Amino acid sequence: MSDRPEILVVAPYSDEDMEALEEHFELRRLWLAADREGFLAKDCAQVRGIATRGDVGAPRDLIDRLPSLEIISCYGVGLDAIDLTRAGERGVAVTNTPDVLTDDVADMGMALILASLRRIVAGDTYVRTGAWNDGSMTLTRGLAGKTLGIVGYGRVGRALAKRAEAFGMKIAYHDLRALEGSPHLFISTPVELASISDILAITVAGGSSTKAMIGAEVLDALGPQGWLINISRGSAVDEEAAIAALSEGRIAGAGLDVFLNEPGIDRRFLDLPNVVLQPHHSSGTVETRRAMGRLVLANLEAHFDGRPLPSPVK
Ligand code: 8YV
Repeated sequence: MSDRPEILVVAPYSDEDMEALEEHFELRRLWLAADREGFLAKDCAQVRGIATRGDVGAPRDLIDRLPSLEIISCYGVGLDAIDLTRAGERGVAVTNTPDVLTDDVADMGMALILASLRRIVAGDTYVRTGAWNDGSMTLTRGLAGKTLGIVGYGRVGRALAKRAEAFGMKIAYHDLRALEGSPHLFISTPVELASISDILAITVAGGSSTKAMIGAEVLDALGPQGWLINISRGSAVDEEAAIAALSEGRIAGAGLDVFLNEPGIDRRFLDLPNVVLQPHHSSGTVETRRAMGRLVLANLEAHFDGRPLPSPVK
């Protein structure tokens, strides 16, 4: 019997991260359990930590099955899949991986803006299929001078603003309140922001407070010359309304990294030629994922060594 703390790993990490965790902890691998309930009841009574990911989180029923739980360490910044209320009631610490992923997520926002307006994917197909031999591709849209509306002016929203400025774009944003000292225009509602934006980028946190905040009214305010970019959570967009607006040409197009029901997304997205799709991969670079893995481990180690947590959720 090892005296190393037992950690429940909810879903797999990279081999490198699994090895690093294994060096320090006794791992229980939930995703490999054929009988989840039996495994939790029989093998997890001594589990003191959960190592999870932003997409799978730690729901109430999981927290409640672990009587010895002390800490949840999340690989990702988004906390919407973790029951923070239950964790708080149980006195369980929660950590996530902010900052280390900001640049890559903002880069993906920029990549989706470029891919959407410059029609990068369609251009690639144009060359591969030989359509080019029959004439030039239709013209695309430029970024300079366009207004980017950012819904959610947190770390990622501000990093996206910085990048878009370098492309000559004008920036406006919506958040709960104006950020003091920001050079950008604060707009008090998403509808109003959409009405002045050529591109509306969603960078809010997920969860009940932002659920379906981008609905038909916002999309109609964005209008037929407007693009929607989502690098936050699928839940922030009313997908029925988005699919209707995209298929009826009530917005010009969309660049989407996140969806409801990932990875089994609504198949109607696949038939929309004006949408660029990504597999929830904004933080998916070798560099960032490595930094996220290290931070997951650093938080667990700090907790069990009795040191301050590097990135606690306040
Ligand atoms: C990850 C994320 O893709 O940070 C988040 O909230 O959604 C992403 O960085 C995810 O946590 C990996 O599963």
